[in-house]
Amino acid sequence: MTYIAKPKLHHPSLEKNKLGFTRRDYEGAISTLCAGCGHDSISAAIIQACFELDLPPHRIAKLSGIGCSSKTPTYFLGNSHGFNSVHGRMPSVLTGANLANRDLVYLGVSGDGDSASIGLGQFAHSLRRGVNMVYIVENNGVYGLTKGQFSATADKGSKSKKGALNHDAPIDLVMLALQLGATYVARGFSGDKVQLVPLIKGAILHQGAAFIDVISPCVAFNNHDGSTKSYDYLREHNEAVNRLDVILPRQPITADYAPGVVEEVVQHDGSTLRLRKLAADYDASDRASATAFLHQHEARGEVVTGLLFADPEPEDLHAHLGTVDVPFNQLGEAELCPGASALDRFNASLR
Ligand SMILES: Cc1ncc(C[n+]2csc(CCOP(=O)(O)OP(=O)(O)O)c2C)c(N)n1
Ligand code: SF4
Ligand SMILES: [Mg+2]
Repeated sequence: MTYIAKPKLHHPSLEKNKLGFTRRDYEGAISTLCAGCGHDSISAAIIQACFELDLPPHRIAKLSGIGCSSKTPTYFLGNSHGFNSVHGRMPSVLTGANLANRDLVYLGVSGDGDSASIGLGQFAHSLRRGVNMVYIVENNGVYGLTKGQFSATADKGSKSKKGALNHDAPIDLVMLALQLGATYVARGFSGDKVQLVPLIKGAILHQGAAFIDVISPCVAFNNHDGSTKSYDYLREHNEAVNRLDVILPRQPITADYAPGVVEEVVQHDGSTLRLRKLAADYDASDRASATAFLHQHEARGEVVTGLLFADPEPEDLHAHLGTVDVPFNQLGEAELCPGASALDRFNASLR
């Protein structure tokens, strides 16, 4: 109920992070989604990840499109910047915001309809251009908000709640993200928060285009027998290839593992992505073999989850364009409007 406000008072013994914030400081309004909707668990995982990373809420910008999934930014990070854009248009709005102010953490939240149907072009170009962001698709295989039509990620042969068969081939957003050049690619399940929170933390620390496909069952329209996006199907077919621990710079690495069991990716900011291997033959540093592995396992009906690919040396759009380091809102008039002679020199350089 949106009209019920959460009480502002905190219990004094609530756990605080390094900034002195509690988890409550990272929450938003009370959710109006259906009870049991996977999307609410993803909101909880985002809150947990931002709390654990000690992120100042005012340094985060959350952007979304249209759909039940795209409504969720109202339910987390109530003290952060937010922009609810048009259906399928979140990536271009996020790209523009990021180019104007590179100092914020950009969190794009979308749905399978928002990103794989109407917004497919925007999804593709934001990843291939290397926009520094965390792009989360809350993937339930249906248009939840408009009452249960098959989306472009619904598996061929899966059944709608009313028994209709989907005849179209599915779009696998993870496979596309790998092909398009995203530098951090993961898949999670809303029912596995222990796996999902570190995947989100790793994506936030990654300084490039990070994409997470989170299978997020829709309890109202796609949680029945015959659906491949239901809680039961996921619990039976979830094939986690690794478990991620995110170790911040200067944080000691405590646990020891036998050689070959752990893969470590040291990122630009000094943080370490420590991958405990569950599938011995999975290599998260190689796009081609990751893609082949996904094809083989998906043909068997398995849903492969975990950190699927990470490039320790990502390059983002600002590097490609050679933009200035300073956000536009901190530039003075002289830098923003350098005068007619600077414009003449620039025009001459293009002739
Ligand atoms: C331009 C435009 N076309 C169509 C719609 C209708 N519409 C609203 S949400 C939606 C699909 C949402 O599906 P998804 O992104 O998967 O989100 P979910 O509700 O499943 O979380 C559609 C088709 C719209 N709002 N705007
Ligand atoms: S209709 Fe589906 S996606 Fe929308 S809130 Fe309900 S369960 Fe979630
Ligand atoms: Mg959907």
